[in-house]
Amino acid sequence: MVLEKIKKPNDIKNIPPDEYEDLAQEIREFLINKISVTGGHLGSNLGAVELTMALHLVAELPGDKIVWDVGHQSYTHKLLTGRREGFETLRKYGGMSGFPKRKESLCDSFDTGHSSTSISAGLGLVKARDLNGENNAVFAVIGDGALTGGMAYEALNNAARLDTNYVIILNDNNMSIAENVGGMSKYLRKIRTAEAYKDFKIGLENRLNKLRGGEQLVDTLKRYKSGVKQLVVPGMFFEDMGITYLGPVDGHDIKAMVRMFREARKLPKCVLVHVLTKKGKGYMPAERHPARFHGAEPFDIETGLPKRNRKKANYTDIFSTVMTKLGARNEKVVAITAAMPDGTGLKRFSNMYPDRFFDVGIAEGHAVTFAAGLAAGGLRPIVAVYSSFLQRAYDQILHDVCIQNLPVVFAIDRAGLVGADGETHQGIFDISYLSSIPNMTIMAPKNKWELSDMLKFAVRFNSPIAIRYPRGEAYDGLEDFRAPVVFGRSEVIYEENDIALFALGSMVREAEEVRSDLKRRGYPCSLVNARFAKPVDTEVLDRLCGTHSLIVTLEENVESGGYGEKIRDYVFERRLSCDVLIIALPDDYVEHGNVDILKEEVGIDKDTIIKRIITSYISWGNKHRKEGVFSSGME
Ligand SMILES: Cc1ncc(C[n+]2csc(CCOP(=O)(O)OP(=O)(O)O)c2C)c(N)n1
Repeated sequence: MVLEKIKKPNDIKNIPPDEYEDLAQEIREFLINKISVTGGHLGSNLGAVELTMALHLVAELPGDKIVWDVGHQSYTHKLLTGRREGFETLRKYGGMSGFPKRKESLCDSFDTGHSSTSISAGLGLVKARDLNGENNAVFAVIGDGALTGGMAYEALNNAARLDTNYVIILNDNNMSIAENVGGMSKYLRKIRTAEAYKDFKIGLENRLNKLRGGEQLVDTLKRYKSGVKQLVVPGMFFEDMGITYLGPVDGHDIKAMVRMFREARKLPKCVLVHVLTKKGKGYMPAERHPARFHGAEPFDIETGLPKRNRKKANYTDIFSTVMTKLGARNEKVVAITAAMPDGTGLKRFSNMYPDRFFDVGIAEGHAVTFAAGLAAGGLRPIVAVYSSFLQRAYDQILHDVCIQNLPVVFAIDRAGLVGADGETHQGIFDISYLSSIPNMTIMAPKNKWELSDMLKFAVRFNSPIAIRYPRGEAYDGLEDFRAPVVFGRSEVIYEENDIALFALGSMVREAEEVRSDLKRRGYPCSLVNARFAKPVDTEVLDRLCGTHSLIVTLEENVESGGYGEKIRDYVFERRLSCDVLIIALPDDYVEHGNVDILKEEVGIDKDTIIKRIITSYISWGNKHRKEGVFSSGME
């Protein structure tokens, strides 16, 4: 095994070139074997095996810096830097992350997870290098999908001014998660096809030859390095900006890439090397179904089919179905995704109403302002987006949607803990960042029927409105509780006295179990389905504070700026005579791992919730007994 010879960074340099092919093959087999068990990003990694090997042959780590965009394609990098054992625990709690992490290795120079950041971060490392008087290389690797994100252009614009070396590697596999979109993608596609270049060159030569003295011009141009080829060569977009373009080069030809990376490293300016790769390379199911194998569930290697048979619909499925109905009922309904047609469930809508569907690329900020424009033009835009990616669009939500009070619907998927993708992907801040914005309404459904009802409510609503729902299986309990959705109103599911659980969205299910347990232990307990995180239902709060001594709020969001804080502030300001216990996530980042384990870790699992409620309830009783205001039988 060649792979076994690699135990630490730079070991690849001791591998003889005639073993490179074997090494690439072994890496592919290793990745397929491991990811088929743990799940993870397969297609992008298989495509980047040789690219990563070539980079590691050129770079001296950890001195030289490699910045991976998104970071989902960094598995070979992890292998080549001595983290083979880590794959046993890939994406598991306490195990190796699926993304680059500075705390994991000195060879990970920048943490990533969200798209289109690598050129900016790499440029920062270049400037730091220069100011510190150092001489290390900096390589930023970015995909063609990530190049649809605006930040990448802001960074290119800035990098073009450099007069020291900075190497950007464009890993072009002609795919985002789904098909890549837009003008840049079209431009890159043209470059990929050598024929287009040849045709253009011949066409230009013919045209020049027809001019008086044209033959001479063609000869002269051919003699110079920056001749005809440079005039018509692909990459002029970058060249014209002031960035040297090299390529395209075959991203599965290690020697060719090594040569080109070495050349690129020598130039005292910003250089972009255009590398052509194949997503899923070497594993037929992944080559055939790149979207499915982008982020794969554990799968059977023979068939490529997922090992787990999903029986129940998830929230994305419900959203998908309701969207097709809304599209049929109302022709003003339009849908927008930022490069996630499959992940957000908009694929069916896009097939049925292609004119009313927009994939804008990995451009969440643009997606939101674009939606604002659509709304200002009289349409009903629904932006379907993951909670953590919407973080990017805070200003667009505030400045372009909410100040003008435009009726944009935000369908926020993956709200709450998402699990294996970790810190960068947990959707635990949206209530906080959205509820600080005036004119914004935020809802969260308790079960699959309520998601449907809320979506129908939202498209009729005349202001900005967000519906947040979690990753995974849609709850199909509490079917009988289906009171109409009314603005700002919660739904009282069980009403007793003493303890009242105010649960939001995914936490209603948890709260229902908590309540059953508390009742078994003899505690009277009410359950309120909050429905609205903003505005909170103060009417129910006023009423229940008269009959309850402890209000418990439950949410899958950080405490700071969350639903519970709003309830506590209201109770405090009104001097209502009940205590408030907030069950929320701590104000911190949550790493990768199984969601059930993470819930225990952050204290929002059933057992911890019950313990905390009982402790609060008893201490509240003792406090008030001392003050002589407490009368109901507590213990
Ligand atoms: C801000 C943001 N939006 C969406 C995503 C989800 N996402 C992860 S990878 C990816 C596609 C990236 O395509 P590309 O850069 O071409 O890399 P490839 O996987 O094709 O190698 C998307 C949309 C993300 N990581 N960050």
